[in-house]
Amino acid sequence: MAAQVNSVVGTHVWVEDPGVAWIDGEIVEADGEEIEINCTSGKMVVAKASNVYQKDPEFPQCGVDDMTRLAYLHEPGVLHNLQCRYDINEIYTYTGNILIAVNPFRRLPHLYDNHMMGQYKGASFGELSPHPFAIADSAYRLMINEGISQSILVSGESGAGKTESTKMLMQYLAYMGGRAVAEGRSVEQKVLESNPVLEAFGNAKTLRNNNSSRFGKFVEIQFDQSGRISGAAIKTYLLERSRVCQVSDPERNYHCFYMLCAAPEEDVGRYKLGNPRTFHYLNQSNCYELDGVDDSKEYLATRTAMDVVGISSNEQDAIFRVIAAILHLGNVEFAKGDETDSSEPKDDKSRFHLKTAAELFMCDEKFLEDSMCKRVITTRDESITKCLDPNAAAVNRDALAKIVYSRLFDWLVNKLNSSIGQDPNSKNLIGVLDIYGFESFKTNSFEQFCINLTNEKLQQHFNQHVFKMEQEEYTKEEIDWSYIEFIDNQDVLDLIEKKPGGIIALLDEACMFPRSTHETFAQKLYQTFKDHKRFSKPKLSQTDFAISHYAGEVTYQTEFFLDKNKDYVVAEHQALLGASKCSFVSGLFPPLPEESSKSSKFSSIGSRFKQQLQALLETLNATEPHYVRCVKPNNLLKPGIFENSNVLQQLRMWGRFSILAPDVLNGCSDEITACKRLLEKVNLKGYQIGKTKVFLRAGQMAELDAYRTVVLGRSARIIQIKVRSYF
Ligand code: AD9
Ligand code: MG
Repeated sequence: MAAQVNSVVGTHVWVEDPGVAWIDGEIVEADGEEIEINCTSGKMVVAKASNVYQKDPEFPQCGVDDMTRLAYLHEPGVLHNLQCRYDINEIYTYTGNILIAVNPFRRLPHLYDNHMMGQYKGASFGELSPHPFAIADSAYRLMINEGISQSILVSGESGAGKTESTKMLMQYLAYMGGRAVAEGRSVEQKVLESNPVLEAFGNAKTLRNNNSSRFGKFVEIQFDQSGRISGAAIKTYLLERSRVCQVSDPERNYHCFYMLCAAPEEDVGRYKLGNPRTFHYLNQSNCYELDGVDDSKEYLATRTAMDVVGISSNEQDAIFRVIAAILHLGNVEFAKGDETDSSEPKDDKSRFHLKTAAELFMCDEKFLEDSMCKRVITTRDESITKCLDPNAAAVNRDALAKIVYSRLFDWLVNKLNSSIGQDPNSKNLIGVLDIYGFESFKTNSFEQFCINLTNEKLQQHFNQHVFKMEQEEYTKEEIDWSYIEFIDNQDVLDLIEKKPGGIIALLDEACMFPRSTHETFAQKLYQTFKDHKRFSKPKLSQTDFAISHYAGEVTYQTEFFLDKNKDYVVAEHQALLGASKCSFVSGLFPPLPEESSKSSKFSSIGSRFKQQLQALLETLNATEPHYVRCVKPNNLLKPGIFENSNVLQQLRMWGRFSILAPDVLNGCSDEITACKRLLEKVNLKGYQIGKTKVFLRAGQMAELDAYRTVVLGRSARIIQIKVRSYF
């Protein structure tokens, strides 16, 4: 975005600062490109004119509730506005019809109650303070009035508030589409209570968020002809499996494990549980409790939510029995057995946990032991039983725990869907997407690769919808705005998902070829993409690769890519649990279809995820999208702290301000031309354009307003503010 400064001595401006990102001050000297600024902090700064931005002269102390009302829509202006509003607990701000939500990290009383929902019901967009309810209301009304399905896409980094925002959107949709009569377990109640159930099993404390969703979620709410909720479909994406067996300090495993350890005596006794510190799957980290959370209460709340969504008490018992079995399984350690390279449970303690796990899974104890310590290798002519050493047995044990947990999670999602029910006749849908934001850590593995692919896809969707639509509208209106530069990320998407030849395709090839390793996979990538401008090989590594994503460059470590991409169940695990005397457990492992059990055909997690994303995007493309962008104001997860640089980084990741507010009025002269064209376009005659103001004749403002409402619709918002700022 070009600098907007009027380099005149006395002008109030923003100038870049290494500490707080932007500071304000007054120009004391302007010598061509060099500008000297006396900052309000007392500092004198010399900067280039192109790095200095004009301050809004009429900026209200408490900010503006729509960014597009800023006279100067540039980075420091946007940042300053968010901060001013955050300071007075105004956490929501519009940018046109996009809602920006800054996480307050404190409960804001009354902001989300029934009274508030009543206020937003039927209020026209922009009339009341920015709020997720307003976004949900406008989606609902568009669906009813125009019969077009809607979607609301919630994005932001971990801990920014996506899940909380999603719940508010769903709360409002349930309020609007709920049935007036009290029916006990109504559809909308089930829809709402699906959230705590999924959170108990799919959320965990991480470094970045005490209640981090470890899966992506798309909830499609179906409405009948009269606008009442008639069903819902929940789709989930890529649950993080590794967490079940591996937790690093100070994170936690999935909430349900701690809840169950804190359950009433009776349940704890039945499952032979106790202190979470005694379980290997939990005690790899020193964190057991969460601030402000009582796991024993959460256990009861989860049970209640399970009741509401229609999970029977037998099923609930089975679910928690499986959770307990996983904890016991984790405590089975292995030592060297009698034969070379064989293993057996290490001691009496391990034998006790093995026995308990077998009891809880309702399977044969010896069979369970063998399924961890041995592997049957089937060749064309015979099958040989091979013993595993203690290390391999432990890896095998973890694989068992992970597959059981992920099957359990899938079962829950299916159960929720069948219990809530689907309305096959519904033509009116509102989908709400709560999916992981862009990730770039010190080490990035296959999970980050998939997550970032998701974000590339959504960014493309965003670009296409918001940006191209605006562009087309300008053309249609015959307004000759200088075209905004369009950054397309199709090249990154091709790099990752093109078939054949993309990274996922090459990874699948590597997984199918027995002698491949992550080294050979990396070499193949280097060869194939050596000239790709979005791909690079870090100098000091022989196995890492970097992708230049829309939100920045990420270096991926290939070490576990092959393993993590392979989706298979060890045949012994399948046989063991498929034969469980508990119908719930055996139901998690239905018999495999004939041919797939014979051939060891590999199934690729990456390719399946790619297809899921494709389907999601197709669904989204058939809807009218709405956007909620969540911002995390600090990494301490504490209220009242707004860290400029931190927020800025997130704003920049969204790609471009110019998409949110087309940069149509750069520089004074352009502004005047733009204004002229606008006013000509609406056939206003006899106005005068001054140096900084436009003078209208009596009644013309009303004319403009009327024109705006009737004809221009969406694009009018932009026009409106741009015009406004010159009055
Ligand atoms: V992650 O990618 O799943 O790790 P989210 O979903 O973006 O992340 P989440 O909604 O879980 O973040 O919000 C994190 C925490 O911030 C919540 O547990 C609340 O403690 C807090 N939060 C977020 N939004 C609000 C809010 N509107 N009011 C109060 C909030 N607290
Ligand atoms: Mg979340």
